[in-house]
Parts: sequence; C-alpha cells; structure tokens
Amino acid sequence: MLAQDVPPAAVHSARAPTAIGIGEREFAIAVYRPRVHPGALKFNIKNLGEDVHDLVIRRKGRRVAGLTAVVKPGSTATLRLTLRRIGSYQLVCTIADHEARGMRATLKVVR
Ligand SMILES: [Cu+2]
Repeated sequence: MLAQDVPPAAVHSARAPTAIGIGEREFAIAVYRPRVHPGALKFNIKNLGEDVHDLVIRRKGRRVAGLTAVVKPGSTATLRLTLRRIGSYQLVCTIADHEARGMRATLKVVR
C-alpha cells in the first residue's frame, strides 16, 4: 500500500505506545517511567513478589482502567491505555489491604 493511501488517523494510531515498566511486590509498586506525555501507553507489569497482585489506575479517586485478572507471582501482564489528560494518576493494587500497606504509586502525565 502506498503511504498516501493510509488515512492520517491510521498513521497516528500505528505509532508505538510509550512503555512503562511496573514492578509489584509486597508491598510496593515501582514505576520505572513515572512521567509520560499524553498518548498511548503500554504498562509492562511484573509481579516480583510472592502474593498475587493486580493493577488499577485512578484519577482523582475514580477508576480509569485496570487489569481484568490478577498477576501471579513471577508472572507478567500488559495493560494498554491512552491517557490524554494532564495530571496525576494513582496506580494501586486492589487485592485485600495491599494499597493501605503501600502498594500505591503515582504516574504523571505532563506536556
Ligand atoms: Cu497486591
């Protein structure tokens, strides 16, 4: 296919998402790229601990997105998400009392 046959929207969506490494363990969430620009993101999540964990993304206390299944110890999961709003997002584990015990982190979307 010639380049001019591709509509602009398709070209834009074909751009690779920004990868964000996430390490989860008892009881912390490490974000290896805590500041990103607005756009398509791909969270590469690894459970480095011994309990199951999950990942939910909130903005101002409201759920924005999250994994649909838990991540088992030693396993990985990916979450693709487009964030356009500038500001702080909270990354938390919603298993049992993990968030209260420290499994929370901040992701900032900046210009
Ligand atoms: Cu957890």
